[in-house]
Amino acid sequence: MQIWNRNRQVVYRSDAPRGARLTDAGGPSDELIAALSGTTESEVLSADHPPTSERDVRKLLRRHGDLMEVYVPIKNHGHTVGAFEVYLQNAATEAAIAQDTNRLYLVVLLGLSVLYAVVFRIVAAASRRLRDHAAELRRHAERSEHESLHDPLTGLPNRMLLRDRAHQAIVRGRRTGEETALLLIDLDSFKEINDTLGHHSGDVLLREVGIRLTRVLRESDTVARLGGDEFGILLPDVGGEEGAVTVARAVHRALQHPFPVQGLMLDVEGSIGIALLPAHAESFDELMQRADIAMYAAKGRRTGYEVYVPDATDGDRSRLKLASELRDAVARGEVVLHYQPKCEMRSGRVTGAEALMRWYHPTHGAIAPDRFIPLAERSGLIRSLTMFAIESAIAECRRWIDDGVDLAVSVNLSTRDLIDVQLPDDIARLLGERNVPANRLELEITESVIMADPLRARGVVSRLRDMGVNVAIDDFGSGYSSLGYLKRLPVNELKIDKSFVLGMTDDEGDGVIVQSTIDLAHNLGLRVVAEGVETEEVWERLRSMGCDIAQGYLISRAMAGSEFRRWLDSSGRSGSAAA
Ligand code: G
Ligand code: G
Ligand code: MN
Repeated sequence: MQIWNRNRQVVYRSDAPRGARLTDAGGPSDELIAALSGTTESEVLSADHPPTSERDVRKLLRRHGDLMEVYVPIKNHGHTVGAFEVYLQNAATEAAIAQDTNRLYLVVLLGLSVLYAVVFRIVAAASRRLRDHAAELRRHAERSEHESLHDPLTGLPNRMLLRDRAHQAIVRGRRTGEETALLLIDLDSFKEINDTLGHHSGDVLLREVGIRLTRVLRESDTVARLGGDEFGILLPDVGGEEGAVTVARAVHRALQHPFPVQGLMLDVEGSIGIALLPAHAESFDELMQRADIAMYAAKGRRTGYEVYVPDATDGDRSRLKLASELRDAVARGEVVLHYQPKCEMRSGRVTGAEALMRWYHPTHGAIAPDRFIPLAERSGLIRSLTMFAIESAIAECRRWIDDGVDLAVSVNLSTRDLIDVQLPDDIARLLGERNVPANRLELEITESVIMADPLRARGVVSRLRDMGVNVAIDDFGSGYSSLGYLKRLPVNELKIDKSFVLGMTDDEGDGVIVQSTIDLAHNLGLRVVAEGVETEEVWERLRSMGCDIAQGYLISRAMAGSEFRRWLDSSGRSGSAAA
């Protein structure tokens, strides 16, 4: 940088009169006025088009090219006292400016780079956090979806997921014609294990069962836990009944090996019901219901597995119509209980009555229980029908108590009832509501009902007995219960099947059976009831054989509640009157 003050240096004094330029003619320039008031001013003078007429300046411009004219204020103690006018070679100034500009660019570039790096890191961190949060949300959603579709204990799909998969199979099957099977598995001795070894052992066992079932099956099959000790297996594209049976056999075999639970080897067999789509059902619910029926058949026959057999009468319109009418019959008051007296043989006193169901259909008239009870069992109505019977019987018993009539009431149970572990609690509640002592209620269960699931039946019967409810084995001799098992079943009463009683005076064999049954019952400490007592002759034989109680047409048919009460009063059999 060169200062041209040697060639031309003009000094102004700030207190000099305005415009009193010492060397120049003409008024002061704007730049000069600005410099005198304290600010540095500059101006570029072009050599090509000199803006000034001063000779010195023009000479300088010729020699050095473009010039920068700068006015610099001269300050003394903060006051501007004058100004320099300086000429700088513009090329040098431009070079210096260019260098400064480049340096500035560099600084700005570096600054921007640093800023970019910092901002980038902040943004990256923020977006990472956002991504993590989104992933967490997704995981959470997946987890709760998994939870809603799976059983927490075994981790297997639950009923909802099974239903969904079955639905998919149904839709697919309509297009491809493929057959799907549903296997319903109920463990035979789970309840006993759960009750005796505790819930923890039960849990371990259920998990093990789940693992074993999964191992036997293909990946495309679905094993679901439906609750309690019930499992469902959906076999898509199973290859018909033959394929389903092959799988059922494999499943049954897999469950036959004992399960190690807390140092014990437990035998847990399962009963498997098989139903097929589209052969047996059109919907999932129907499929479940059919498999359920097959499963109870497998339990009853103790065959391990059974395929659903369509009822020959299923196609019978009137039968189906009846089933749907039964659904509303109770609510419409068409179903009522009749009471048949049970008579103590020694005293002739009536000690109880058996409640027998009657359905008065508005167009078909009276329908026998033999016709509609199996219908209720097949359509899933039996539970509500049984609860209706128990509730009505308890209500009737309450009326007897209120009137000072000292009688027990008996109600019949069917297969499904005894497998329902909820039953004892429901009965306890109904007794409590009416304030009827438990020993006023007796439940009649047939051998076949007991043998369908002996362990569970024993569990339910034991709980009923613990509550004080009496239990009788109905139709004894018609089934095939094992005496060994019977010995351990905590019942109070044995009812000899009426087929033996009806013919006992004509058929020597029947007489022997009746006598043996009475002796057997007494040896087991049970009370004996003879059903189907129609004649005086049979009554006398039974009495001499030591039978405790008689029931039959000789005494009376079953009667409606009010009629039964009138009969009781007029016969003088309640209390201590003799036969
Ligand atoms: O009387 P009777 O025809 O009513 O009985 C025919 C059959 O129906 C008998 O085996 C009897 O046990 C059964 N039965 C009658 N009432 C009921 C009932 O309320 N529930 C069940 N499960 N069976 C009943
Ligand atoms: O299976 P359960 O014992 O519950 O059946 C009782 C059935 O026996 C009812 O159908 C009832 O009407 C019928 N019953 C009751 N007493 C007699 C009788 O003396 N003779 C005949 N044949 N049936 C009877
Ligand atoms: Mn009965």
